[in-house]
Amino acid sequence: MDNRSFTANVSPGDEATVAGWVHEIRDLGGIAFVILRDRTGKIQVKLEKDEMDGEMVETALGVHRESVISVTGDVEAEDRAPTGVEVVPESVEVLAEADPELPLDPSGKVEAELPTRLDNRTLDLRKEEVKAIFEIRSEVLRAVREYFRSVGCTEINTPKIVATGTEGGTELFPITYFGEEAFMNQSPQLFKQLMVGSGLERVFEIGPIFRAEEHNTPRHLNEATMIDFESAFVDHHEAMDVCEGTLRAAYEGVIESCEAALETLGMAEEFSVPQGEFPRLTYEEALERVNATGELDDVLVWGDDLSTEAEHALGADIGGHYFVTDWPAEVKPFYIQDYDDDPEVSKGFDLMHPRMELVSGGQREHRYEELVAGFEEQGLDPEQFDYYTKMFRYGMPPHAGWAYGVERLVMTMLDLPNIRETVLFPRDRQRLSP
Ligand code: AMO
Repeated sequence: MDNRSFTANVSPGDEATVAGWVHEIRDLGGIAFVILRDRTGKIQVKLEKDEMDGEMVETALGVHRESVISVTGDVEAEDRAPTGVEVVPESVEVLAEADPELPLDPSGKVEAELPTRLDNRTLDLRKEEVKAIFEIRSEVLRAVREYFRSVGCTEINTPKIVATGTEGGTELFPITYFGEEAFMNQSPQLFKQLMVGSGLERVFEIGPIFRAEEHNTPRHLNEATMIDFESAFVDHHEAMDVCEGTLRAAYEGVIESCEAALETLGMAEEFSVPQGEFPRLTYEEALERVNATGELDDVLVWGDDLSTEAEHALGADIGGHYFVTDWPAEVKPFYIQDYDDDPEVSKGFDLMHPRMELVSGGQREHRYEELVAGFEEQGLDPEQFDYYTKMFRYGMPPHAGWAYGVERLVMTMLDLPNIRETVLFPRDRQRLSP
């Protein structure tokens, strides 16, 4: 189909071949219209029954909606056509017939429930507003990659089949690896840290992570995509600077490149890059502030995690993105460094959107003895992590990093009600196919 033109690119005076899906057929008697849709938009094809080849008219009007056709003809100006132009066909070819009954209506006139949409994602993605989400997701990833390069990172890819977990043992998916027990990776954490001790120093990865979470919530998935960053010779505050930069780059990219998609989602007016430096509250300050809102049933005390309710109360109070820093050491993983002068407090941080957590990160423990002691404190066997800890004896620089969940970034950016809207084929408790 070398000679195919996109519907958005043809103009009056052209002779063109357009190809796509039959969006709608309007038969008005002597005259009929086929609305043809491709990835750039829609175009009207005019069929004058008495003046055109009967067989061609029959072919065009005989197909069911959502069939794939190719139309060759002259493009003419027509004020009454939805896009101001129409094709007057010389030939119409049916490339793929669609069944008369479809499991969902891609024109969106009949709404479908989320499970039906996800079961038939191919058809669902023919809807402009669904496609727009994935165009934006694609741009977010492009902009983030470019930003990482601009701050001197190398993109890496680390194993997804691993021997040990890092983020808590209960959330692992076990698999059999040539007769041995192995797991799907929960996070590139240990591998990215090993890379800061390599000649690469400053790295990022965008890849899948797997978590056997029991939660079936609008913001948890069992397979997600993570944006991971790790850099030698930075502390947690510098890592937060890069984190903030990444978020802004993502929003800026979307503003620059996704005007039409934002328009389709009805967000073109309100969408803006989060401004100003994000407040950095210590965990203690966050507790005080959330308790002061009076929104919680129970007063939070040192050591409590921020519940969803607390996150919402704090988010509403602050009204934008913010960091929570200096978490209690006991709620953060073994690889996070604690303050030497206050070992109850860690250098871990989270980046929060008013609706939910987007990022976790921190300054890492790079000193061998302290790292091994941290394993033991968390009831983990350092022997099992020998491949990791060993490298801390051969020159591991101070380092820090973090990870975003891509889906939560897109979900909060577009104010979507459910994280599944941001994944082509979500994996959750109920869903393993498609
Ligand atoms: P954490 O476990 O907090 O940290 O994950 C980082 C971010 O990933 C996203 N995320 C998820 N999104 C959807 N469904 C899930 N089940 C899910 N789990 C996590 C969230 C979360 O903030 N290794 C550390 C990061 C680091 O310190 O560099 C880690 O994995 O947006």
